[in-house]
Amino acid sequence: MAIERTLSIIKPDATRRNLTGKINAKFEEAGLRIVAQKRIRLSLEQAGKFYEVHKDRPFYGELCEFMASEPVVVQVLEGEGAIAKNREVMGATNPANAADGTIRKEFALSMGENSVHGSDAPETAAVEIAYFFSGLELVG
Ligand code: YYY
Ligand code: MG
Repeated sequence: MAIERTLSIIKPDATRRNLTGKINAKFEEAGLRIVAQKRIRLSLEQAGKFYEVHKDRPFYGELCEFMASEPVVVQVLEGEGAIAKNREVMGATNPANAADGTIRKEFALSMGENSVHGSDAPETAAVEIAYFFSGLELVG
């Protein structure tokens, strides 16, 4: 399988509870390398643009407010099949359905406050990485 890069976000519910290290350990144990990482505070507008694909969904407003409520850690993960591997380590969107050992099973508080974001396809990964990082910031 090809080496891929994917965009990961450690969400406000997790940064607030000091879970960044524990979540990063899960990524690294799964063979994902953190090739870029920064802690930032998203404005409501920036969160809205990031999640624009969901703009007509009923949870959009709440999702954007949550993402802008406290700092997040945005990161680029690299590895073989990184996009699917990251989704596997994250677990299902709704933590009630997430498999044992996944980040969302262990740490998520609810469907909305579910601790992590991960890109879902090569095209979205490329767009999402470029949204937060310049090429100079990606240190393979
Ligand atoms: O990619 P993933 O984060 O697993 O789920 P998406 O379907 O892309 O939804 C993005 C985000 O929106 C999800 O992580 C939580 C929130 N959300 C929600 O609050 N309620 C839903 N019914 C669906 C999604
Ligand atoms: Mg998604």
